[in-house]
Amino acid sequence: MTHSVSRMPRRTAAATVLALAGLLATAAPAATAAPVTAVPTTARTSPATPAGTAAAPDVPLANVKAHLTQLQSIATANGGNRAHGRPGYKASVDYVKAKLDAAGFTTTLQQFTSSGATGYNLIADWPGGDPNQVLMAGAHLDSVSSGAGINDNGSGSAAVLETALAVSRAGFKPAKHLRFAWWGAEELGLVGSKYYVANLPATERSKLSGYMNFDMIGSPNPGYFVYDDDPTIEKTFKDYFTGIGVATEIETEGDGRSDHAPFKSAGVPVGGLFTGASRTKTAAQAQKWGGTAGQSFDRCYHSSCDTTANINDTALDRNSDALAHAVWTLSAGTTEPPTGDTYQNTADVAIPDNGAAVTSSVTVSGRTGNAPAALKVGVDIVHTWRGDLVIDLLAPDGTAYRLKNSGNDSADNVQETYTVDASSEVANGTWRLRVQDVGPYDTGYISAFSLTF
Ligand code: DTR
Ligand code: CA
Ligand code: ZN
Ligand code: ZN
Repeated sequence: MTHSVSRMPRRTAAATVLALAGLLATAAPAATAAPVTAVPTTARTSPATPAGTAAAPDVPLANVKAHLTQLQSIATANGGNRAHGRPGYKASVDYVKAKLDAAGFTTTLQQFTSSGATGYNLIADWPGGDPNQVLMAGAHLDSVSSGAGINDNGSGSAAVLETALAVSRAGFKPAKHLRFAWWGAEELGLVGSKYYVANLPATERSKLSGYMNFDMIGSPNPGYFVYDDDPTIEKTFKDYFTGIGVATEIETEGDGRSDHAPFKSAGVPVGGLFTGASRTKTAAQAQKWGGTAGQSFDRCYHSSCDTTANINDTALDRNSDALAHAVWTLSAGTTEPPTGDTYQNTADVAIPDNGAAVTSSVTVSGRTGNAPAALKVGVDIVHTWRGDLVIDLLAPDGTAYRLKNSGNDSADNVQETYTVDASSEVANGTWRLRVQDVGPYDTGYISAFSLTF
């Protein structure tokens, strides 16, 4: 949804800030109603990114969680699980496949038999890219029979799905060919992924430039573990987390423990992310990552309590964005002929409840002249009761452009692309997104802020 935003002269800004002392902001010049059109926040090569590659878009946490809600509903409607051979698994496959078909992927259902039941791998190819260089990202979609399997492994499945949908939204044109996969019967012993690799002709297998695995990436007491297999994939993930100020550790629970294993055995470069299962978080890890020492990373591992309540949003968000970063980076692609450059900050910024304003900033450089009359401002905020929030864009000289007033809006999260007439502002400099929570109780954080010129 887009909104045209009018400039708020600075005196009004001051008046409005004073008014913010109360609960409701005075009505700044209201955003003139723009035709509501979906404006995809398309990743663009920004000067900070080496020529020829594109910055990954932010993967909206709300979208990933919406997939988890669907998978939970599927389990609830099908005996409480999404296990191999049970109706809940095939219903999960049908859900994911429908999203991918609608987004322009070429999908394939690969059937196999295990323990007397039919299993399914879902493979989705993004048309284009070098067919002799195939980059894969995958996750097992099945749960154990004792529960819905939302962290294990709805989390990985939903993040891979939303990254694939982000590829489609961006019109991404990677140099390599992208293939995404959702595996069946992982919980029975990596059955689906083993079947896929065993039945891939050697000529096709040799074209795989890498396989990235995502199995449990939203654990409630999370650690940030990176597989220590292929060094290039490992470095890509570690650099991402360093960039957002999050320390990582090498995943040491054993190579054979998830769907990357058959690819590794076949000589394919592998990597992946993991937030931990039944092992216990140490005091040193709790010091580093927060959470609870002496407690499992996921106390509901393989249990009936592995539901949508068994997810840490920050871990899921960070790992989803890291996944997209690795896909964009390792496929060395560019997007559709750019209509502009995007400058993005995906670092999370906590918003104090009913407190002081906070900001997320991007620094624009290397441009000439002023900003455009239709500057696109991408906002991704995770926050319950978004009516508490007042949101402004601050130009490098401090001029404030009101994007959103507070109000009686009980819905959650703000994922919008605003259009701002910034033609009176010099383009280069530090632009800031200013967010203030002016109401009590509900809390949240800035997940991403971007400008597209
Ligand atoms: N085997 C996975 C969970 C798991 C346990 N250790 C690791 C290490 C790396 C990835 C996943 C795992 C499952 O139960 O699905
Ligand atoms: Ca995100
Ligand atoms: Zn499992
Ligand atoms: Zn798993």
